[in-house]
Amino acid sequence: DEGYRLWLKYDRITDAARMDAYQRRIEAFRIWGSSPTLAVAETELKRGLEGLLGRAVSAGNSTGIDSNMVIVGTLADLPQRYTHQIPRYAFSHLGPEGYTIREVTVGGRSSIAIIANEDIGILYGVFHFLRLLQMHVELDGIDVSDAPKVQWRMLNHWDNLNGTVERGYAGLSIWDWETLPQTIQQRYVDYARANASVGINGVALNNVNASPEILREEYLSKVAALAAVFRPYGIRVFLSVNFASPKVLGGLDTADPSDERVRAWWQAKTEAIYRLIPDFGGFLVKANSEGQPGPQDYGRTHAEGANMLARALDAHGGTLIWRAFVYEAKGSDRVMDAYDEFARFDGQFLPNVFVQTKNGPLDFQPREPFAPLFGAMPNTPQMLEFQITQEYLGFSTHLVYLATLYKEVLESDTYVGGKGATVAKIIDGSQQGQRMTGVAGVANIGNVGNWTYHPFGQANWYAYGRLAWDHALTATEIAQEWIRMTLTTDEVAVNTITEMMVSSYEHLVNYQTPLGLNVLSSVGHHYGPQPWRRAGFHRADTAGIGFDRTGTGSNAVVQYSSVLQDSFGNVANCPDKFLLWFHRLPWDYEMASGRTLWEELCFRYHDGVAGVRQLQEAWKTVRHAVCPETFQRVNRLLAVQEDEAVWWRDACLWYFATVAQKDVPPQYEKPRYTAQEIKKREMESKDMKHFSTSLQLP
Ligand code: BDP
Repeated sequence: DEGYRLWLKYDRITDAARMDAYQRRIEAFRIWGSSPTLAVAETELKRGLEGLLGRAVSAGNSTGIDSNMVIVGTLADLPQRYTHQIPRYAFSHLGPEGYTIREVTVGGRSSIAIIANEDIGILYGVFHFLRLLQMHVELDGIDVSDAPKVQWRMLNHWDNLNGTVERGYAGLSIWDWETLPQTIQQRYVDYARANASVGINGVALNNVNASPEILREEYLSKVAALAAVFRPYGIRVFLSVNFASPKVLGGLDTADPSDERVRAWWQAKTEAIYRLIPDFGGFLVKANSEGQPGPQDYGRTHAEGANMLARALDAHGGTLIWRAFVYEAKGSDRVMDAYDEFARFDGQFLPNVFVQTKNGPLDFQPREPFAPLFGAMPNTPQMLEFQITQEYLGFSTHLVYLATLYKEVLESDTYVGGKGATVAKIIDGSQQGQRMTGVAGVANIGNVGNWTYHPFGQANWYAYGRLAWDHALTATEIAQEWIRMTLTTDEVAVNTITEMMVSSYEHLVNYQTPLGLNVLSSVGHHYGPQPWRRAGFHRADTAGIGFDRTGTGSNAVVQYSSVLQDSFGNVANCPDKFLLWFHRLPWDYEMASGRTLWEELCFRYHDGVAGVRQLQEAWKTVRHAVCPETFQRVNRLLAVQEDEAVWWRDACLWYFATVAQKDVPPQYEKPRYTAQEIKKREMESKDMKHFSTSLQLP
């Protein structure tokens, strides 16, 4: 099993008691109504039931006996006899995408009904129902209702038109632009199924460092073909666009948003897109950031640039997503730039504009405090952007379960307008009343057989989707769902693997960037350690280490609410995990643990390595419970991870020891790598740049 089927395996249930109970409960199913979405729901339900129950399950019921059926349909399509007992208000809460799964009794005979307001709710309900079966949940008395907390749940691909993937570590792009639109690969369909199964409803197909080419007619017909595949699955297509497109493609001498010809060009282009793709989602734009063109090239603001595109889209019901990831490389404090640039435009964007903000103020580091822009734009819908691809978290080689990171961000209290104003509540609109809401994740998938290269990378795709749908889920429960659906239902193994996953994030932070450190990674490709070239981020010298973001330093801390200024900005109150993010401290600074700062760093780096060894030990114990190929692959990847954790530890401690003129305390194991070897490896890892194309599955 190479892992292609993801968490939608639907293998025959092996637990005899469970199987017996399910087989008795589910004799047939019937779907009322018809539409492309209901058709894929039916196919999925049949496939899932037949796989799990290990026998044919008939669709429809000619006998008319309502017993031990799965009844599926919208409130409008289903016969009254199934729905009249359910109060109508139960449905108003479900919105267009929600559903209810419950036992219904007709004439004393019991069945299970999946009911929604709209067809797409049915599809989501079917996936939920199949998930329950995959997890062996008891069906008697079932009564589940669910609806997404956030309106747009997006996957952003950083895929280039030449097939490479920026920061992609799972092979090449899954979009085969060459053979589109003629060839529709099965993979596109399975991609849509996987996304729909976790509720993802929007995808941006191409890199934010966007080639203008994507807007050529030739490409738009390819995009339209993909949109047609995704449509039944409730997924709308977005495109990343290059702000200079009117110049490059339109032959204009400017892309100035206030120029009539530029506006007209975008309008016409947008119309052409909607002619091909009537439900086109909209544009995603990276402007005036890392060399990309933008409105500032013409002395216009981000708001002016965004609104020009938003107007063109609005005529067709489209949405504009404008990224806040901007920074000036002028040597000041880069983490302040997005806030400084964008907070002042609050209220100036048209209603169909999202400002898309990365989870932290810097750049997808292993750990950052939440971006202070969350909460600071009460009149602007903000789309939170996570990275699923592990650019700074071990690529696709390290086992790092990202739900822990996502939850930490979502649960961070901004204290804007009082206690309890978490990032999640800003994003879902419940705190500040935004009506348009959204979350985006930078995809970690490619064209390798198992989609993500590391088998546990699939869990990050899954967990991202589940949290985008419902940010109140816990990292633990999502891990358990994924494990049961993907790896094993053996209770002991499920618990062991859950513990592995939930602890994994902290291990990586410890062996790479503990105590609020960040960007210690290699310049360029961001893989191995290179702290000697990252002094601008860690500021280590003989006196101490850390970035002073308090009043004596950059004062970035003032971008947070006053409660957080007191905690982040005050060394005595600052959580250890953000200590060196906000403070510059002497090496002998005494930590709450009783260790000095230097000793604490040594402790953390070794602890991170120890954590990976625990993962290795734990994985060995589940050998009997998971498929042999997956077992071996993870086993080998964990060995690489252990070695690279040691590499990170040895490199960082060697470098900091040299700068601090300190020794690693004698109780710790000796380094595996000498300074010379570390430098040599740094040179070799230059090849990592081509990681995504040189992959050999171990
Ligand atoms: C950085 C990546 C770069 C992206 C950029 C972005 O290194 O490849 O283009 O983010 O988000 O983290 O635009």
